[in-house]
Amino acid sequence: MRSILSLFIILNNNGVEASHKVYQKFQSLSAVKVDQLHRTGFHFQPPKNWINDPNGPLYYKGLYHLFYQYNPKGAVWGNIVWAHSVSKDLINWEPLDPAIYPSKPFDINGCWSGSATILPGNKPIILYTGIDPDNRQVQNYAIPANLSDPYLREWIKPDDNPIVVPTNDMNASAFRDPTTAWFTDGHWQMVVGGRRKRRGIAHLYRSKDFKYWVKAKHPLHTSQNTGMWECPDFYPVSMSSKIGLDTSVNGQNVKHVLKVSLDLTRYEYYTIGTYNLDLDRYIPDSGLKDGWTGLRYDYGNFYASKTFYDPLKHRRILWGWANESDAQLDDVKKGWAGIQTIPRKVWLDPSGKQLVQWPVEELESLRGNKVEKSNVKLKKGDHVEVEGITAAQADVEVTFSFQSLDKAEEFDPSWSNAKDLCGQKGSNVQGGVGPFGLLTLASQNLEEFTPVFFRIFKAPTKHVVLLCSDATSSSLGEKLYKPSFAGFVDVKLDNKKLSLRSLIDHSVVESFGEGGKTCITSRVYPTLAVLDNAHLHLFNNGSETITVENLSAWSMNRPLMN
Ligand SMILES: *[C@@H]1O[C@H](CO)[C@@H](O)[C@H](O)[C@H]1NC(C)=O
Ligand SMILES: *[C@@H]1O[C@H](CO)[C@@H](O)[C@H](O)[C@H]1NC(C)=O
Ligand SMILES: *[C@@H]1O[C@H](CO)[C@@H](O)[C@H](O)[C@H]1NC(C)=O
Ligand SMILES: *[C@@H]1O[C@H](CO)[C@@H](O)[C@H](O)[C@H]1NC(C)=O
Ligand SMILES: *[C@H]1O[C@@H](CO)[C@H](O)[C@@H](O)[C@@H]1NC(C)=O
Repeated sequence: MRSILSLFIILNNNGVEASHKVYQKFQSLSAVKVDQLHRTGFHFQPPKNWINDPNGPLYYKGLYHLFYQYNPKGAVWGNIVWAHSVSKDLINWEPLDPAIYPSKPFDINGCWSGSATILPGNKPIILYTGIDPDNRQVQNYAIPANLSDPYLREWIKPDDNPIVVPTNDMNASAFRDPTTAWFTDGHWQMVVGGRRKRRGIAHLYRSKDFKYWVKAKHPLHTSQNTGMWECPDFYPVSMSSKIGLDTSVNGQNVKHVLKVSLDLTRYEYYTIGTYNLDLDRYIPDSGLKDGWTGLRYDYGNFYASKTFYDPLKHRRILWGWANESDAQLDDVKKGWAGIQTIPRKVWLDPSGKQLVQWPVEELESLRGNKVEKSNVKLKKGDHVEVEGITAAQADVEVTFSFQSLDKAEEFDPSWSNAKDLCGQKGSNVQGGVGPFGLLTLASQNLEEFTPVFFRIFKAPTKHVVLLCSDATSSSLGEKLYKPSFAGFVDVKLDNKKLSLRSLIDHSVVESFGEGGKTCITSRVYPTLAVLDNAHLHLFNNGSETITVENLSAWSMNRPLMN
């Protein structure tokens, strides 16, 4: 009893900084037994313990490498090292020993997030944040000990580290997460996240030899009132194709993306803009907003993401961390916390106004038993079960259509926050056109379910499409975070169709609306809708009849997972 009481005291005393909560008592409490009930089947995770940010993803000599922040000793944040896994296909993963761990003065108090760059001659190099003896955040580099080893098992941290330290005018506790470097104007350039008071900053550095770095006169970009910018990511996208570009590419047919993870909200935001070499600045396109009124990769549990260029298949791939939505005490009990979302290909939408994301094609190799449906009519209040697949571990693609938008509900212009709107108008609030979609992880009698659904509103000059992934009824369990995650979908509706894909994996539902224009990841912990007792339904709760044009759903197999 006493230990439980003191646990709550610790948990309620998180301090100001959200990012690195320290639960001293639990961070080295090794898992006695790993609870398998809610573990994912095909998402990236180690056999046990805490994970957070994906780090330094890269492709080298036939292998994809993923490093990630990992606590080797427990299921809450602490003792962080760069764990390391490799894969031939981004789906089956083989674990290796940690690549980077505290061992030298410049990282003795921590080896935090960073990125990889491939130098000419196919030489990978990692930049990461080390915590030094004064608890300053400094930037270090590490290089492979043996370039002949495609596994890159051993990394050396040379003694001329750190290579970048906070200057006196900077807050040394808010200076971290170096990006992949890009080469321009005869120099390597990279960005480190930071802040000054409430202004978020992408500090810009430049080097000829990757060792001696000079701070540029002004940052690459900053924005007032956004707080600390963690895990910045800066990369080019093609304006005319889905092909990914190496991070150093710039020019006529190229836009740039700047993504930051806001410590204040614990969500990520990006803008699309121009990297102006004359001004040495990144300038977001007009109309695009920095900060929490801006665009997001994912409107759910998705943070500290990082992209890399895959030279094998000429694509840019996005990794993101999905944290748990249960309590820390649950994590300690279950012996694990955190997953990486399925790697996604990312490219610029032809409109130029947003990015589009789609699970890497390799995921389809896990598809097993398939069921199909077509031309299913759903009247208001209907739900139809999709039988014949393992509904707790599945991949579902569906296209819905409707005859008319006349019944769409009026859109109140004050509804600027999709999440609040989804909270007000859940799947049980009947509407005009929608809510319609999937009921994932549903129990037999619908005591539990996580609906992923569209709802269409009529605004004065256009229609507004909302995509919700609502955890409100996801579990009978208590002390869980059950948010009504949602995002708007920028789509014309000329063909009166909407498509949805959901990757359902025991405690995660990762959804891609309209071909990946709006993505939402929810972490949920059903008590009844588990394993073979989970069900999948189609539903409609709007007065306009909805047609399921076609649906394909697959049971998903398990890959080799660490
Ligand atoms: C480097 O890696 C290659 C390939 O794995 C291996 O054959 C060689 O023995 C390694 N060299 C050293 C010095 O460990
Ligand atoms: C420096 O940053 C840390 C972490 O964000 C914060 O707790 C502290 O108040 C900051 N110090 C100043 C002087 O702004
Ligand atoms: C549809 O709406 C009715 C009435 O509110 C509700 O009882 C039912 O649970 C809703 N269906 C879903 C899937 O939420
Ligand atoms: C459903 O049909 C659309 C064309 O209307 C097609 O683009 C899509 O691939 C089909 N989806 C499935 C899951 O079969
Ligand atoms: C994930 O967990 C939920 C519930 O505890 C918090 O509300 C989020 O802030 C947290 N997200 C991140 C990125 O840490």
